[in-house]
Amino acid sequence: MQKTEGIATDAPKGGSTYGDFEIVDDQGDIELQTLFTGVCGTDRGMVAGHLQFAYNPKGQSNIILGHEALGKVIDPGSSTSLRKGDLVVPVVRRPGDCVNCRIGRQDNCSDGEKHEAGITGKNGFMRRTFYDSEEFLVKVPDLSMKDYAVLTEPTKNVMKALEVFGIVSKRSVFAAGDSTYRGKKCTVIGTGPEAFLYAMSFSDLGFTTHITNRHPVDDNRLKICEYFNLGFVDYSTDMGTFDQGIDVVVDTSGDPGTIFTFYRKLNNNGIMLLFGTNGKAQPTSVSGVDIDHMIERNLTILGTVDAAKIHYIQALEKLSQWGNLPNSPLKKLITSLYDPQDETVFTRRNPSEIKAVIRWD
Ligand code: DN4
Ligand code: BGC
Ligand code: ZN
Repeated sequence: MQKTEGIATDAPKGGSTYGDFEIVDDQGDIELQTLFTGVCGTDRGMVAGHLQFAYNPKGQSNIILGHEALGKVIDPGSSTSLRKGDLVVPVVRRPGDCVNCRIGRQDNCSDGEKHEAGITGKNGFMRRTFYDSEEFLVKVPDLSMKDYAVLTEPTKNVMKALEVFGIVSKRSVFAAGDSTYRGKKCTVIGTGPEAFLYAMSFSDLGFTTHITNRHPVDDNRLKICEYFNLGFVDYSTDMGTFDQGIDVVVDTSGDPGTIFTFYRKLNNNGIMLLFGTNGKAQPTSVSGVDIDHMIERNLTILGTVDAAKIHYIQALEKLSQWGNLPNSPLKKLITSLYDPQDETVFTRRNPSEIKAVIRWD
C-alpha cells in the first residue's frame, strides 16, 4: 500500500473525489512528479458513470483517473537512460499475456486482458506523484516542449492510425501520379483535439484536408485551421464541398448517421477510419446500395484504438515539428488549464474548449 494525493472515481459507478488515497498497484522504481494531465471524453464518461468497461484496480474501491500525462523524473531509480529533471510521457496500456501484448503491441491486445492506466484496473496519473518503470516511459526529447507535450497521448493515437492507413492503402495504388498524396482529399469529422491532430497529420502528408461539424466553430479553431492549411466546413449548411468525393474519411464523432453520410462520398479505393466512440448515439440505417457501394468501389472501413510505444515517440517528433514552426498556434489546442481541486472540469464543457488540461506543479 502506498498513499497518493490525486483524483479518483469508483469505476464504473462514477463520481470524482480529490484527496488522499491508498493505492496498491504502482510498479517500478522511477519516481515521477505529474506536471500536467489532459482531460478527455473517457475521463468525463467515467465520472458520469457511462463507461461500463471501466474498473478499479484489484484490492481498491476506486481508481485514480487520468491517462494523458506529462511527468518529470524526481528519482530515476535503476533507470540507465533517464535522469533527474527529464520530462516523460507514461504509456497508457499495460500488457497482458496474449501474443500481441508479448511483443509490446498491447494496443492490438487479442484477448482484452491488458490494463489501461486510469481506465481499466490500473491507477492513472491524475495525482501529485507516481512510480513507473522505464519500459512504460517515453522521454520528451526537448525540455522546451513542456507546455504542449501533454498532447503526446492524444497524438499517439493518430500516429498508430497512420500506420494502419499505410498498411490498408497498399491494397491499390493510393498515392497520386507523382507518388505523393497531392490532390487526394481527406475529411475529418469533428472539431475536438483528436480531429485537429488527425487533420494536421493528413495535411502534412499532402492531402487537401477539411474538418467538419454540424455547426459553425469559434475564431480560435478557424485560426488554427488557417495556419495548418485546413478547410472548415459546417456540413449542416454546406454538403456541396464534398460532392467531388473524398479519399480518406476520419471519424471522431462516433455518430452513425454522420459516418454513413460521409461514407457515401468515398471515392474508389476510399478508406474510412473510425476512431470516435459514442455508445449513446442514435442508430442509422444502411441499405443494399450502401453495401454495393463498398464492394464496387473497393472501400475499406476500419477501426483503430490506442497505440504502441513507438507511436508515442513519433507523436513527440510530430509535436516538436509543429511546435517549432514560426508563430506556431499548437499551444492554442490547449484552451483551458484547471486546478486539480476543480472538479467542474469533468462536468462542464465550454463550446470554445478544444483540450482541457489539469496543472499539477
Ligand atoms: P471530443 O472533443 O469530444 O470530439 C468529438 C468531436 O465530434 C466534437 O468536436 C464533437 O462536436 C464532434 N461531433 C459529435 N457529433 C457530431 C456529429 N454528428 N457531426 C459532426 N461532429 C460531431 O473528443 P476527442 O477529440 O478527444 O476524441 C474524439 C473521439 O475519439 C471520442 O469519441 C473519443 O472517445 C475517441 N477516442 C478514441 C481513442 C482510441 O480509439 C482515443 C481517444 C479518443 P461538438 O458536439 O462538441 O460540437 O484510442
Ligand atoms: C486512450 C486509449 C485507450 C482508450 C480506451 C483513449 O482515450 O487514448 O489509449 O485505449 O481510451 O477506450
Ligand atoms: Zn483519452
